[in-house]
Amino acid sequence: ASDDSVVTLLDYGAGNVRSVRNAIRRLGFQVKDVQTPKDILNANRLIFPGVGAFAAAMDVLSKNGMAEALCEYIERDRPFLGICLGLQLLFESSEEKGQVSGLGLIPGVVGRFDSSNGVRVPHIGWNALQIREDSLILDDVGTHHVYFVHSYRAMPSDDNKEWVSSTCNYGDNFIASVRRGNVHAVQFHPEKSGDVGLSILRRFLYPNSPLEKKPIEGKGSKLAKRVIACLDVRTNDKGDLVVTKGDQYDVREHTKENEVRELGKPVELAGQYYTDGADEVSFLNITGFRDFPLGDLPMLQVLRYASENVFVPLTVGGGIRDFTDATGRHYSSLEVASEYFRCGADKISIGSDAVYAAEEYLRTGVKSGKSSLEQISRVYGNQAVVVSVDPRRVYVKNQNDVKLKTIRVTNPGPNGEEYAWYQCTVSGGREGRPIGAYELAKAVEELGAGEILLNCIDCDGQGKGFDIDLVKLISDAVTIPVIASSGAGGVEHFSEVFMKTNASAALAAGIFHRKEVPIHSVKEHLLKEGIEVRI
Ligand code: 1PR
Repeated sequence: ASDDSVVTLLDYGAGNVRSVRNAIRRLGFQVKDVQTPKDILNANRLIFPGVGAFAAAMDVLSKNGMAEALCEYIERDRPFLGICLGLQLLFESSEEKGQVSGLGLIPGVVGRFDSSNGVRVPHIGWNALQIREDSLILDDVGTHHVYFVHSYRAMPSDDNKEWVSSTCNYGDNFIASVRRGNVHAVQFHPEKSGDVGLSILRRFLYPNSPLEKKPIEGKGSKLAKRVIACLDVRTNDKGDLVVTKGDQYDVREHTKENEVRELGKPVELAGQYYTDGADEVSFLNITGFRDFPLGDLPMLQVLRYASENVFVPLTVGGGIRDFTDATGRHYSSLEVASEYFRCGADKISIGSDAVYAAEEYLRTGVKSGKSSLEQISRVYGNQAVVVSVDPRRVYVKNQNDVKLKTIRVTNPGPNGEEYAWYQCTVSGGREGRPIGAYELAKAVEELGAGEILLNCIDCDGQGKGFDIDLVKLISDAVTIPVIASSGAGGVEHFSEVFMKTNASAALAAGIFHRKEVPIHSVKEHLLKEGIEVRI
């Protein structure tokens, strides 16, 4: 390959940069990995998708001489694009884990979002930007939304104003991108920002390509509410991985054969939902709790293929826990998660194992640091760890009938009960546990979850709307984002959940698989109701 078609990528191995690679390839370039500091200095164009924690990244870069080479490369005004942590590291220091020095090229300190400003941390989702005129690579962005996922941010000041090319508002007005000459860095993820993200990468890779139309002014926006398509996958009785969908978690047809209900092929459907405008796609390997997921090569293959064509975030869940296989080899949950990340997942989701971790934490009052939730969030960051909750409503006559948090329900139970609690289950709803969704949510937030995917067994597949009582209870109990799931049957259910609760996202499966309601109709409806969405 000629040097002109090569992009040098600085990947120090701390997380998933597969989607950056996929996006670069999609735009017609080949990827060359940095092996030595010299590769940085010799690069024609360098992309630095920072992942993981600030201090750990600086540690690696300083030890192997990359930090010095990076500074020299940037000082020489060579084409550079930093992404996320790749932006933050350019600043003087970060408050992540005390005060840690950065590369010191841009004046300013990277600090944590303050949830007392009324925002949920991490900042996860789609925002529009306020864009400076000569930002160049953002010329096609205009009023479009781009995807952020981070807990730390740098702030604009008099000292760094000649660098700042766009800002975004989330509690504070923070730096969304910087530019000086050929040096660019963005806090958001262009490789996960759909078509508009690909166009940002294209402008970086082909800086001389003419503009098709005059740039439109970007005025910024509130954080958009996300619409997520979920694919429950499992092997059918023939051994093929298929998308299925249950009614209250029962995925078998009620026929003589009792076969697994099949609604499509995972890679195909994920691609379809990306094109249709899904803000995220989730895969839940619903039998992962009993099968070993790394033995489940088709699932890893599904992720690899899906991530080649889906440029919005991908979450994968099912079976993330410690495991010993038939030969006695032990795999830690961290290894399982790492394999998912390597194959293209942006977030992993933990179900059953998070319930056990929360139970233990509440019993002992001690964070052991050993649960899968704690280990994975320590290595990959809170924002990469979703806890998927599968609660079932349990009605009670009196508020104090159980020691767990009860709520007054909107619709009384079958015997006129006015209260209920939401019992957590494991193993795909097969076993109820002595912990409520409320207690679980608060515990997993403390243990390092970055987001909660809140299902509801009673509502799953019923098409009667989300369980508003439950979503309200949980989204008011935590400061991390909550994804409402289970029960969507029409566009009005989405506006209802966003108007009546503090959910950050709404997820649906059945109505999308059965093609009853296209994703764009959901978005158009939300827009009409005055709710910020990414179109
Ligand atoms: O426990 O870590 O192995 O994770 C297992 C994962 O698989 C969990 O996230 C759990 O929610 C999921 N799961 C297990 N069994 C089932 C099942 O259906 N039998 N599916 C299952 C969960 C619920 C949602 C569904 C929404 C929206 N499915 O994912 O997509 O309810 O559906 P709707 O819009 O059609 O109402 P672990």
